[in-house]
Amino acid sequence: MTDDSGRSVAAERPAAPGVVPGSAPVTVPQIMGVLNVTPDSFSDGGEWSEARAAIERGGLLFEQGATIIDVGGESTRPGATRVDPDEERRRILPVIRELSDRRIPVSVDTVNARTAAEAISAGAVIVNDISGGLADPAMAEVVADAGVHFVAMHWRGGADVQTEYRDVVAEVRAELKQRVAELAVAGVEPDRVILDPGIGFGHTPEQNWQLLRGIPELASLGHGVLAAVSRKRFVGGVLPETASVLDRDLPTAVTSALAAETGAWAVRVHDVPATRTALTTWAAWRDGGVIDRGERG
Ligand code: PMM
Repeated sequence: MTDDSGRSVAAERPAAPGVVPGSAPVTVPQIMGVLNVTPDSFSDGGEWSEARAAIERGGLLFEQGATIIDVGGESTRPGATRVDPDEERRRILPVIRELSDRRIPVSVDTVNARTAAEAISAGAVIVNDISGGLADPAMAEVVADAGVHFVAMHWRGGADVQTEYRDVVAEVRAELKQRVAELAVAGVEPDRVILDPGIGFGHTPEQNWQLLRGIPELASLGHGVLAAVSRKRFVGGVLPETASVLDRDLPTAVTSALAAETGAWAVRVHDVPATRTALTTWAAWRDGGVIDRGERG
């Protein structure tokens, strides 16, 4: 889509489907499809580092049933080197603009406020921040001004920071509650905040599983909860030692169904068809054979 001067502009912003928890009958969790536009992404080998390929991949994830495409330009995996924010924006903005033009709901996976602001101008409807707004003090204001939804992930300072917990679920819950309160002071509507326990970020494998089992306690704060386990190392713990990263898609899909059962609002995954099938199977189980494919409304 172009404006009068031929410049590409974002299409009328697509609403993220059922993005406000409780605002619409969300019967099956949202599927956030991962689109890492990074040459060093551990899970896609950088295959999608070029904008064209990334756009194609994002369109495919949407066709496969993702309801939100999560576009990131910086790998957040443990040990990854930081990307220059200009380079991050160069990678992701054309992709976000084009997917949004196609009326595909996009979230931007960034900790950088300026990147978030430009992504919103390009059409992103959700900011997904693995630091919950702590890495960049300007983030809350950007989100508040734009009135977009905000995924606040629990964060104690990065993927490499392993901290002590006595009761991981209770502590993560309390810290997320505190984060929502701080964001509210900065003008971010609590209704627009989605919580994420930060699976794989500074937690032991046991703590990751405990956090997943603790989704109901996190959801009791009154926000949607995002479960992001896809292809993470601890998921590989249920597989034989010889298993590959891609083999983690099966336990990821099983986890998606379990996350649905425990009340997750969304799951963030690389392999959308597997998780979609898992969620449809869960819904058939729940509804006694009535098939709910989680069609977009
Ligand atoms: N994990 C990664 C990237 N972005 N966003 C949220 N909200 N939660 C996560 O756990 C999360 C994230 C790292 O994994 P990737 O390489 O699969 O993107």
